[in-house]
Amino acid sequence: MSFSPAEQRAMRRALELASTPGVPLGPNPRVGCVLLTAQGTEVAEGYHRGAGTLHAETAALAEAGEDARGTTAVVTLEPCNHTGRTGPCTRALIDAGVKRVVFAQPDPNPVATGGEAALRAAGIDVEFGLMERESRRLNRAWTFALEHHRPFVTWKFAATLDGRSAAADGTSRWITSRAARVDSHRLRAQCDVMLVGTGTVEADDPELTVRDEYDGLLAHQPLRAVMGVRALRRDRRVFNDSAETEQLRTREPREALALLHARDRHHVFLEGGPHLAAAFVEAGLVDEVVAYVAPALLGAGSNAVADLGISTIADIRRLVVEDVTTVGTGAEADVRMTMTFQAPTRTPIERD
Ligand code: AOF
Ligand code: ZN
Repeated sequence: MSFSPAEQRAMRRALELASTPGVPLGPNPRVGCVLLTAQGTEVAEGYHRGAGTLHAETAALAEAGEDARGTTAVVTLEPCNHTGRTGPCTRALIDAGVKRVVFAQPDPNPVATGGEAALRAAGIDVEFGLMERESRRLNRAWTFALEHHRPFVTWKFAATLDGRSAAADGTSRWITSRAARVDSHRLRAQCDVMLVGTGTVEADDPELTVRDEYDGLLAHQPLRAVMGVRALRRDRRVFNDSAETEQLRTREPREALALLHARDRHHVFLEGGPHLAAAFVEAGLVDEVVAYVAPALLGAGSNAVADLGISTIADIRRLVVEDVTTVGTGAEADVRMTMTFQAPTRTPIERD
């Protein structure tokens, strides 16, 4: 692998373009592309703006026009080789006379893959792996979903220092500060599904929308998914018209994720109660945990997670700390801990 300094700079720029804020999160990945002359000067750039719009490569080629001939295309993802919502980028790059393609991450999408071979077969010089880790991180949930055939699951909860999510009488508003709640809405916005159980909808009547710090609804809302078989009253707030809602008629975490995967959803934000959390943890279907821990004690009340069937210390479920951050200041401060489960919990759902 050898990449020129200009290619490295271009890849950094392509990643920046791919991360452009405001791009609607849909079923598609975030992708950026920069076209360079043989001397390493930038000719054009492009990025993907959401499902159904131009891919990053074709957006850059459109901007370059005839100047694309003889250039190097630096792309964050392997160019696609399929006709989907748009035509194959491999064909567009070949037809435009691009000489070399440098990409970060091989495409895990079985439908679109094959770009590298197709470009090579057309006599184009191809290299990849430059800043692959950054590209994978940018499309973390998308990549995970394609590689594991199910959505990535983030379990979020708020608790006291002694792990209580509600007091003995069932009251739970508010354990954490406003700052933590605003922060959790920021994380909600990065997901495409908010998942709770029917019990939570009946008991707490949450709205499950994503709001900004002024309590305004964001334009793009994740799907509100409610899992469970019991019939729900239509006057529950999840049925208001602020976002789409779907009941997943199953109690099985694996089945619920399979249904969401079939709908092209990649990132589930699990916000249900302790029983739903326990079911996902026991099934090995939690990939990331975001815990907002308030500097407060309750001493009694329900735990953030229900019984996991663990009766001896040898069976303890350990996690790996990825990040610890204080959210808010002074009396408003809580601690946000982000953790992942160790590898064995990453159970794929086999395709049939
Ligand atoms: C994108 N944007 O810039 C690139 C993509 O939905 P389609 O049919 O347009 O194709 C989506 C697939 O194309 C996507 O899953 C990925 O594998 C590949 N490349 N997709 O949305 C892009 N370069
Ligand atoms: Zn493409």
